[in-house]
Amino acid sequence: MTVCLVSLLPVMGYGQQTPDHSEHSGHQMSVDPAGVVMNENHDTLPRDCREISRDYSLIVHAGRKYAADVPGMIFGMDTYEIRVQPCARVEITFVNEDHVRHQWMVHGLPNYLYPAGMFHIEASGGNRVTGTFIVPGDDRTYLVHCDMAQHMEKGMRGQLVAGSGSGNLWAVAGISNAFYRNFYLPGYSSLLVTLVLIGAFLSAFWLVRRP
Ligand SMILES: [Cu+2]
Repeated sequence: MTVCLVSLLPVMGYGQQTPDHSEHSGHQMSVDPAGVVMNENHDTLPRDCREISRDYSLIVHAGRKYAADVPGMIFGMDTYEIRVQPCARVEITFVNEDHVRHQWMVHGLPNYLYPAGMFHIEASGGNRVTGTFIVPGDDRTYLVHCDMAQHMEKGMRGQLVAGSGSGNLWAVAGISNAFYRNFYLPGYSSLLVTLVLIGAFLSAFWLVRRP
């Protein structure tokens, strides 16, 4: 039974989500030896905002030591979830405590304001970089991650929640578990598969025992 259930996991829709990096042309970028800020925005309001609702000034630390308590992870951040009001201006100071480069990248922002829908800070090893952006006016949850190879898979994955958000993302340390279910499967699909397997087993048993 266990073997059957394990072999069915791929069919049940456990898999990986991949952020869209298909359109990285046309970014506005500022570069200094400490790192890079891409698509910074201090004062252009998103179309659904009449004014800046609130200013936030936040510090995010990144480094291997923050992954020490997260099973199976190598890289971590001290903050995996940031909550802000819709139409807020958010200043992030990203502090990289490792020797390798790390990024703090938000996806899903409006394309008319942020090329490829992203805002991105990159800090070289041992450096801190500050950047500012303005979130739109709707309640939404945005993916935050580091795009260096394997860093997201190894722990650098978080979420930015504007207002009440649009639900937690999967595999955010301390927030949600590592698997997600495809939208076309009902929430009770595991139970359904188990019942079908038990039914099949009992039918086979009955057929074999039939005189
Ligand atoms: Cu990284």
